[in-house]
Amino acid sequence: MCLPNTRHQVWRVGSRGSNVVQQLLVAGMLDVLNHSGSSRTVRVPPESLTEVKDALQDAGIPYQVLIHDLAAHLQAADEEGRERRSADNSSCTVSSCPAPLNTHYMTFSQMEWYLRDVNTSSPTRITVSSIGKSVEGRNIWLAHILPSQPSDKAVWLEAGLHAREWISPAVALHLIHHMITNTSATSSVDVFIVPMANPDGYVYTWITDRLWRKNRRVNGGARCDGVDLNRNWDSHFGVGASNNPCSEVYQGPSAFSEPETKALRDAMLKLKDNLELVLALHSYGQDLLYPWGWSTGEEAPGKHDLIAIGQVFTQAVKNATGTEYAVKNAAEGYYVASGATDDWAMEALHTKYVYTLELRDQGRQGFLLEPANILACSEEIWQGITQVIKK
Ligand code: 0X9
Ligand code: ZN
Repeated sequence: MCLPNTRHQVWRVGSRGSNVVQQLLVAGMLDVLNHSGSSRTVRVPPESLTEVKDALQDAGIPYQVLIHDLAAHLQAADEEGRERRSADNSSCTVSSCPAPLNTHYMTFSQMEWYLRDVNTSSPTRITVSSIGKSVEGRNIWLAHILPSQPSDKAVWLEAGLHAREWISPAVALHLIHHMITNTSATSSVDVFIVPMANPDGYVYTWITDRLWRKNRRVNGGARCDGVDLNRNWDSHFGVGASNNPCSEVYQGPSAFSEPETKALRDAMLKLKDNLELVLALHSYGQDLLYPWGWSTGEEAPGKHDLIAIGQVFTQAVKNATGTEYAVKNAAEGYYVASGATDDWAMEALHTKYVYTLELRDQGRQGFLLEPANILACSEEIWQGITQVIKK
C-alpha cells in the first residue's frame, strides 16, 4: 500500500529563503509548515524534490533535510498515539458524547454527537443548526449560545477551516461547553460558533492524509484536489494565493466557489449589523493576527483599537496559563495572503474587531500538537475571550 506522504520530505530552509519558498508554494511544489520565526519548515513531495533543491541552490539558500520519509514518521507517531488512546477511557459512547474530550481529538462523528447532545440537554442555552453542506454533503453546524437577556451584540467564532489544524475545532468545542456551563460570562452577547467549517477535509485527515489542509473539491480536469478555503473569500481574491489546483493555497476558480465559504458568508451576513468580534481559529504559531492580510501597504481601520484589544486578549491568556501569544499584523507578521475570513469580515461586514488566532504551539509539534494541550489551550483562550467580551 502506498501511504500519502510516502517519500515526502520535511526540510528546514534558511532564513533568507522566504520569497523563494512563497513562489514554490504558489507553484504547488511544496507546502509550508510554519510561517514565523527565522527559518521555514516545508514539506516537499517526491516529484518536486529536484526542482526545489535546484531553486534553493540557485538562490544560494541553505536547507537541511529534517525528515527523510514523512509517511514513516507519521506512522510511527500514530502508533505511539494509538497506544496512548487505548489507555484513555473515552467519555463518548456510541452515538453519544456528553462533553468534549480532553485527552484526545474527536472524530467528526463524535463532534456531531456532542452537538446533538447539548442541543437536546440545554435548549435554553444553545441552539445548534446546519448552515449548509460541504462538497461531500456533510453538515456545517452553527452553535448559537443564547444570552440570558436580549442583546444586540454578537460574536462570531469560526474553527476548523484548515483540516489539519486539529486544535482549532477542539478548542471551539470546549468554548461552547464553557459557555453553556458558565452562563454569566457571555450572558449579554449572542455567541455564534462554527466548530468545524471544513468537515470533509477533517475526515480526510483522520482517514487518509493527516496533513491535508484544503477542502475535498474535485478540481475538474486537474490532477490535484482541494481548494484552500482561507483563500476563497471575496476580498482581494487572488492576491498572495494561487490559481494552481496543486498548490496548498489554491484559491478556487472564483470567489465563494465553495459551499463551505458560501455557507459561512450567508450566516455571517444575517448577523452583519450586530457583529462586534469575528475570530477565526487556526494553528499554529501563538499569534493573534489582525487585518489586513492582503496587503502590507494599507492600514486596517481601527488598527490601534485592534492592537489594544488584542493585547487585552494576550495578557489574559498569559495570566491564565503563562502561554505567550503575540499580536501581529497578518501580512507583515506572516505573509501577504488574500481571500481569508478576516479580511472579508472587515471589508464586507465592517466588523470592528476581526482576528485570525493561530493557536498552540510555536512549531515544536506544529499541526501534530499532542492532545494533552487541549485542556490548557482551551482554558487560556476562554480567559482571553471573556476578557475581550467584557471590554
Ligand atoms: O495562511 C492562512 O490562511 C493563515 N495561516 S495558517 O497557517 N493557519 O494557514 C493566516 C491567515 C491570516 N490572514 C490573512 N492573510 N488574511
Ligand atoms: Zn489555518
